Amino acid sequence: MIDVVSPIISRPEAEKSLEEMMSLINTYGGGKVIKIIQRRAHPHPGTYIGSGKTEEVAEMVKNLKIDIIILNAIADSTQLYKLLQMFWTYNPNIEVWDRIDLILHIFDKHARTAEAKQQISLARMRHMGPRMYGLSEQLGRQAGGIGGRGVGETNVELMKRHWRDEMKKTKDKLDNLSKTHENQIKRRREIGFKTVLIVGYTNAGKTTLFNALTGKKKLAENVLFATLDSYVGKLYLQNIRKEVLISDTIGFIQNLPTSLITAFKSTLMESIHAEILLHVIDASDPDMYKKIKTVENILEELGREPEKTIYVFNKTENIHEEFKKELYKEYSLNHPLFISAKTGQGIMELKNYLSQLF
Ligand SMILES: Nc1nc2c(ncn2[C@@H]2O[C@H](COP(=O)(O)OP(=O)(O)OP(=O)(O)O)[C@@H](O)[C@H]2O)c(=O)[nH]1
Ligand SMILES: [Mg+2]
Repeated sequence: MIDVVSPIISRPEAEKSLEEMMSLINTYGGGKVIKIIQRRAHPHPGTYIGSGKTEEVAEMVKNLKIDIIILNAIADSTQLYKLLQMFWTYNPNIEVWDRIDLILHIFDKHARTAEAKQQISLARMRHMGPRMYGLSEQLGRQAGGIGGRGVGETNVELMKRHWRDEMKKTKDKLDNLSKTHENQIKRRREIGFKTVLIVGYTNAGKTTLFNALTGKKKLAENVLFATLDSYVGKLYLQNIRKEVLISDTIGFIQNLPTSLITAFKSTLMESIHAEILLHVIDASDPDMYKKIKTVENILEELGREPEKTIYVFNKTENIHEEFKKELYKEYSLNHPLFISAKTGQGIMELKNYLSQLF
């Protein structure tokens, strides 16, 4: 795994970014990881990492039998393609990924519903497409060099057409699924169901809270992106004798590329329509403030109005009373609540508050 960091970034900050990348790699399935940090003011325009570093890494690919190289960055497809080309000689099966590739591979492993699966393959095609073009164009040029120009060119055209057809097919399937999904939401609305939606940074405890509120037993795990599909459950609010719908969603993450947000828009669409949003925050996380900001930015990008968003500070059995008071003051506009989804502390208050709102 290679991280290119600016020389002005402090060491602790660089390490944090590396740590999140390590959690992502662990979520994907771990394996032996070699970490390489390069300090550079700007990524190399051709190969993202500098040429000296590229040679160093090529040596490693040769000597250490490396399977995958992951850049902790969002690189453009020509950069990824050039790197791939350089390492090929030493390992013809080598893969070069950037952050989007890694997240897509994780999504692929975790997706359960047909809709999520289609969304992921579409996002993947969009991201991989240009690289495939690069590859086929090169094959084309090589063929041209040997003699006939026809063969290569035809291959490029064929490949592009195939790619376009596949994208179209996937998009059509997805449109159908999204329509069904939208109709479901509409029907629930017509029946008069109100919806509460749980959002938040990945690993904040959203699924644990969902389970605590609905009595369901969805998988909660100490990994990033344990949940990829929205799950809907029912929550009975005793005080007002009313049932509301509550859904659990995919976690957000820093640098979630816009293309992936768009890919998940329909799954996340409910977040735009839901009456109330519960923004779950891991209050025991030293990076909490940055993560709150990240989630807010993504919600804004999705077009969600900030009113009616309740901040639910979770894992509070691990924080001091003083800190709670501070948070209460700081976030008074966001109706802060303090819970522990794990021990059940504060869940009653949360239900009471929801009853009031409905
Ligand atoms: N200490 C403590 N741990 C908690 C609490 N709530 C959840 N956790 C733990 O935090 C980890 C993540 O919980 P999840 O419920 O899977 O988190 P999530 O937000 O659904 O995560 P993703 O679906 O991956 O985005 C698990 O190991 C939970 O056991 C809590 O109140 N206190
Ligand atoms: Mg979850």
